[in-house]
This record gives sequence, structure tokens and C-alpha cells, in this order.
Amino acid sequence: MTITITAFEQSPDRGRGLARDMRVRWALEETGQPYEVRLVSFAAMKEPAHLALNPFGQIPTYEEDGLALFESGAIVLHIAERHSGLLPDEENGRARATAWMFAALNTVEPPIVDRSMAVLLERDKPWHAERLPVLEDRIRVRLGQLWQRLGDAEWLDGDFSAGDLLMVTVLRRLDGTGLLEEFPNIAAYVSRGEARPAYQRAFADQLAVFTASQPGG
Ligand code: GTB
Repeated sequence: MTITITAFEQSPDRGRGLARDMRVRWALEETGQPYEVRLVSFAAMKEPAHLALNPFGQIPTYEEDGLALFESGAIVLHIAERHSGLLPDEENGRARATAWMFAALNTVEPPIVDRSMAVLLERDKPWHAERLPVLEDRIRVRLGQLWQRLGDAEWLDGDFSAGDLLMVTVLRRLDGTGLLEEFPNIAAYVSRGEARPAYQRAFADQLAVFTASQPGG
């Protein structure tokens, strides 16, 4: 049965591929799974039909053959477990790749999201200028640890895996902050992820949605 995912009808990132449907698109492209995209407005996300798919009223969601999933990490894990290309065959390698998936979402992403939210919602607060460097230092701690572990390796643990896919999408949210550039091996790691043909296809598809939503697009 056809896989259907949901994505923003009008992504606030203006086609930069930062919304979390990008992870799911990329995983589907890496594993060669065709899929359809249902675009939803912010209002539609809070309607009962979408809340039945995601109780938090967010994208992305995933539907296939009677299965409905939410949470981008769970969706990527589901895709990786069912199709080859994103998890090693060897049991311990699979467990380690899964650990990197959790590390991306649970350990590296939170301080990055904290910074994004502060810039988005607290820019006019009198304490913003003092708080921002604190948040950025928290990110630097994680990037420093990642830098130590990654060293000169191409990927986090052997071949490219779902752990790398999630880590790269998480780190991309630092684009434009200057923080990635402080850790050249991590910047190069993100660029390697972005250079993958499957990433390029996923990026082009989400960008086409944004372009089409523009006047004359
Ligand atoms: N933990 C969930 C998951 O991983 O699936 C989080 C899902 C989530 O945050 N979804 C966001 C959403 O639906 C879109 S991705 N928001 C609408 C709402 O909550 O009403 C987050 C996102 C949004 C915008 C940008 N951007 O503009 O750069 C980046 C990331």
C-alpha cells in the first residue's frame, strides 16, 4: 500500500528543509520507498482528522496499510527496520545505530531547539542578550563531544545509518548560526550527509512544495 506522510502546506522555514518531514522523506529516499505527501495547514493540524494521527497536532505523520505513526524518530526507525539501507545487519551494530538515533533526538537536539525557540520567541525580552550565549555554550558542549567522537571518521559508527540521518538533520538546524563552523569536522559531516543523492531528492521535493506555494510558483 502507498505510504503517505504529512508536511507543512506552508513551511515557515521557506524551503530550507528544516521541518521534521525532511527526515522521513530522506529515510524513504535512502530505502527506495515511493511515498505520497499530504500537505496540511496549521489549522488543519489541530482538527480531529489530523489529531487522530498525531495527538499533538504536528507534522510529520506516516500512514501505511492500516498503520498510523507520529514522531519523526519513530517513523524513521520503522522505515529503517523494515527496509535495508539504514541499519546494519549485525545485531550489535543495529543497537549502536539505534543509540545514535536516540542521541541525536534526546541529547543533541534539545539544546539546539532551545536556542531556536529563544531566537524566535524571546528576542524582544530584556534578558535575551544574556541568555543566548548560555544556550549557545550548551550547544558547544555537545558539538565538542561529537567532534571528539567523530574525529576523521566519515559517519558515526561504520557505514551511514539512521543515526547519521537523524544527527545530520538535527545539526542542520544550526545553519546560519556560525556554531557548526567552529567544529570543521562536524560541518564536513553535515555536508557529506547533504551530498547524498537520497538527501538531495528529499530536499528538492520539499523545496518544490515551498516554491509552488509562492505567488507565480
Ligand atoms: N517530536 C516531534 C517529531 O519529531 O515528530 C516534533 C514534531 C514537530 O515539532 N513538528 C512541527 C510542527 O508540526 C514541525 S517540525 N509544528 C506545528 C505545531 O506544533 O503547531 C519543527 C520545525 C518547524 C519550523 C522550522 N523552521 O521554520 O525552521 C523548523 C522545525
